[in-house]
Amino acid sequence: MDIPFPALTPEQRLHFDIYGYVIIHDVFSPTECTDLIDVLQDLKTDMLAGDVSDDKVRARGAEADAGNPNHIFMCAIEQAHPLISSYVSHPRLLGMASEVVGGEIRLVESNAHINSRLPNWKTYDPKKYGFHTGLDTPYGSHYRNGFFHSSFVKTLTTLTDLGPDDGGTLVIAGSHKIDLRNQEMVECAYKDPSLIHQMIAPAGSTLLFSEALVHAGGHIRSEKERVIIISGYGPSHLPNWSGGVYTDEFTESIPDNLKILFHGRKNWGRLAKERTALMQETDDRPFELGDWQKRKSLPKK
Ligand SMILES: O=C(O)CCC(=O)C(=O)O
Repeated sequence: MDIPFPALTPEQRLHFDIYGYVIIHDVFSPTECTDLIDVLQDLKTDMLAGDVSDDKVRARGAEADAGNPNHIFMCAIEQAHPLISSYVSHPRLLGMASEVVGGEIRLVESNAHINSRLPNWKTYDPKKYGFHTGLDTPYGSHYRNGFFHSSFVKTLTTLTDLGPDDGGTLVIAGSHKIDLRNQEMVECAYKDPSLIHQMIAPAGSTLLFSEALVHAGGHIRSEKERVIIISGYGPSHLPNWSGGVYTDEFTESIPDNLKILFHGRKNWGRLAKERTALMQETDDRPFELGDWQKRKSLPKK
């Protein structure tokens, strides 16, 4: 598929390497955000009505299972609606993810959170964030040409505006490079909150981060509902964490140029493609959410 390379500006790339994350504004237009919100709200309604089949939301999160209506987590949603398939195959997201993975990528995860202030937020220990990682720093990272690469990265897009009280994702900045127990870093961050950075950004912004970075959802203290959509990517030979089980109908509808994205590659080759210089010119072509079945292919050589 035709994806931008390098997709990050030099400043964005440096930010990612130093802190383990970078926030890119205006990846999605206001209309695209509203359209995605409508799709996710419908999915939430179906899920709460117990009316959602496994091919729409294959796994449900702990929050939803615990019956907490203030936090709905939906997982493995890439085949639930064509707009979600468009999100996970968005050329700019793939370009950013592939750049920091350092080569050909596939989808390993997709999910969405719709959450609002917890009923017990006043008594909730403000330090009790669910900090975690999805990758072990020394195992899942490598350096090439001086750049940090990660074999599990996420593009998390907020579809609603996030102010400081709106529960934006928290990260322990720079922890993606630190080979220590998470618990120790979390303890230090609680003592020195300047180590914690938060996603505060307008709707349509994307947080690109390495899963080796210690991170957590923030706490919502405002009246606003937060809606986010996330895709996780890894090298094309890694599996899809949720099993990657697709209906025959969905499998047949995957265009040839997206087969690797959804099914991966069944050999060890990772088709490395790594940035060679910080000041390399950015491929900043605009891309729309668009129709996932009409993605452009690279011209044949
Ligand atoms: O809710 C959030 O902002 C955090 C999401 C998260 O932890 C993840 O996708 O791994």
